[in-house]
Amino acid sequence: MNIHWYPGHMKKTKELVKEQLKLVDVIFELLDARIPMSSKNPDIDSMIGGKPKVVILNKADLADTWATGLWVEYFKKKGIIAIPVNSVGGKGLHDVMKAAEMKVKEKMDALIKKGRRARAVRVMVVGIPNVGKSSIINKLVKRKSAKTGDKPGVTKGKQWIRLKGNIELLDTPGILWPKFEDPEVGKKLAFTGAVKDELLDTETLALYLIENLLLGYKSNLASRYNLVGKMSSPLDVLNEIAKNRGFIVKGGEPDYLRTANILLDEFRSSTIGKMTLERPSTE
Ligand SMILES: Nc1nc2c(ncn2[C@@H]2O[C@H](COP(=O)(O)OP(=O)(O)OP(=O)(O)O)[C@@H](O)[C@H]2O)c(=O)[nH]1
Ligand SMILES: [Mg+2]
Repeated sequence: MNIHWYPGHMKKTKELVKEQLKLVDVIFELLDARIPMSSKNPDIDSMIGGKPKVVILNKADLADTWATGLWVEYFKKKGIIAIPVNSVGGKGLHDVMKAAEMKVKEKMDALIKKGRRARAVRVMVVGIPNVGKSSIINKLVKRKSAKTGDKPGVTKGKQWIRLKGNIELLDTPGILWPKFEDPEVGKKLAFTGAVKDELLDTETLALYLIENLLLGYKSNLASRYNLVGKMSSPLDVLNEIAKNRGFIVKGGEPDYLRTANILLDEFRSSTIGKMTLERPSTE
């Protein structure tokens, strides 16, 4: 896969995030609830060291509620608070603030124990491109402070924003890169729109998506596209969708590009159903 992220740029961004992480007490780590593993930056835990974090399973409105529950349990067993959130609608943000306030209390108690004075606790939002960092900041701050759909890696000076309960938010989100070297990870990032579509040809991407959906969401596919065929291969499915929708080009061939685009769009908007492509390992 030809990914247009330059090593130089990535290194610079990582240094920047590292610098900023020094300034904060608590980290909000945003993951995409549909792909909690693939949307995790592999270096984040070593970068934040022992600092407390709250995991935010963002875009939970697009994910499979049952699978999200499994992920919450998975993190809980590791002693990590994970909260499903919809950063556009605002669902889950109340719990995020409660979790942050709890972390504030722990931090304050620790400071006072050391004989130091209590101060506001500083929070920073980190996550891979497009996961919803700007959206959650805007929603928490209740005004437009960070541009959504912003280009990654653009930082325009630090700004602290006071939230309620003695919490300050660092307005520049930490942009980190996913571990896209693994092609399976790369595909999932492409399905969800975290990496640009041009990186893979659309038809191939759609076939990979069907392959994934056939594993756990066959009935969603069948009911959305009125599929009655065997669904034994991704290509069968793509053909039948094209036929049922009447997406045919001259000569009677299926219009694969159009069909693939519709499928990807309807996955991304959860029109096919709320779906999660990764489950926590059960060991
Ligand atoms: N359905 C849904 N969409 C979301 C949610 N959070 C963010 N989005 C959408 O996802 C897209 C990316 O959101 P941003 O907030 O710009 O993401 P970002 O992490 O700031 O992206 P970069 O600045 O590029 O790193 C936008 O179209 C948002 O509307 C969510 O919880 N649910
Ligand atoms: Mg942004």
